[in-house]
Amino acid sequence: MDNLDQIVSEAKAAFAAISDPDALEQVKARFLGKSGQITELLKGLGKLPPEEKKTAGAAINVAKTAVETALNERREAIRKAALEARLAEEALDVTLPGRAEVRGGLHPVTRTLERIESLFGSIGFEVADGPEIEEDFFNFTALNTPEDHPARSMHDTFYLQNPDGTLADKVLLRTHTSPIQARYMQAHVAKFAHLERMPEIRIIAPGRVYRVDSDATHSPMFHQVEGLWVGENVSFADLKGVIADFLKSFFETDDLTVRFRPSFFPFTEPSAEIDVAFMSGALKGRWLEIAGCGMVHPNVLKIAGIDPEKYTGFAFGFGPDRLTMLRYGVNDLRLFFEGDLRFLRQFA
Ligand code: 2NM
Repeated sequence: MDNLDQIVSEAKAAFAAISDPDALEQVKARFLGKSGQITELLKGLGKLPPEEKKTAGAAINVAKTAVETALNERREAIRKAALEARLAEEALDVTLPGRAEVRGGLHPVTRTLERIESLFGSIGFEVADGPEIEEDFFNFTALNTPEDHPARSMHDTFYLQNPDGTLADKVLLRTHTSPIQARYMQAHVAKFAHLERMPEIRIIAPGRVYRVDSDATHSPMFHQVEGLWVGENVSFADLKGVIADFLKSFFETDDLTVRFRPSFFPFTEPSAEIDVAFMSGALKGRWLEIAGCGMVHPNVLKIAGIDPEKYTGFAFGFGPDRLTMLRYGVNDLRLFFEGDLRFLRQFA
């Protein structure tokens, strides 16, 4: 039947003109659907005389198979083309060099702080912290610092301004981490007020502090780690032992001597400077000033609500920036705070 050949070639042409899978299924209906051309011919078979039915039926089925084959081939071709397009679009150039992973590292001063925290942690000191923007009361008054003390002057302390430029009411950048201890003592007293005997306070207070000062050995922002141990019968002898053990652990040598030299701080009495001398190595024989310390002044305990007749305590303050300089042999403090990776990478 010419008609059948024509339908087959018409179907092939229609399929070939389509590259969208959904559209292809629409066009399929025109030939093979419920009232498609092939389907209609099959329906018409019933009206034929019996002797023609067999040959006509066979011919229609041949045509039907040919249309189905053409349809499947087109489906496959469309699927392949889509895959090829996707592969081309998502192609990877495996010959490109890889992107190296950049490894971060800890800042040398951070490493020192973590080291100090861990060493004091091993003898029962907890890490305490507090705000860098501090009240005059906790930064100075609670630490027995007189109203006319030079540290309170605008030349030494950064005071905060209101938006209109006037001075904020006694708000400043903390000049040491001692206000952390003042706050901690106050809170500790309140927390254990129901007990007859207050549990010991054993804390270290690391953090950033700020002073109006800037040269090769002073930065307007620097770090401190202060320690505090308050309890019954805490003595200067305890202080000496704790400090000497700490320094030997920190510098990883027993080959050093520690010296306590009388000094003055408003918040301790008696007070001392702590010097250390290495007995070997590059710094051999030189006394290095390394920290300040003392027995907590009775006034400081009193302001916090602690009875100085019942409890005593010692406190000390280290400069971790300086400890870091000594440990790594760095001679300019400012290098730590300039963010120059060529310098900082050496410690990572
Ligand atoms: C130092 C030197 C001596 C100190 C005192 C206190 C407190 F809060 F307990 F009174 N905290 N830190 C202290 C004592 C700090 O730094 C050179």
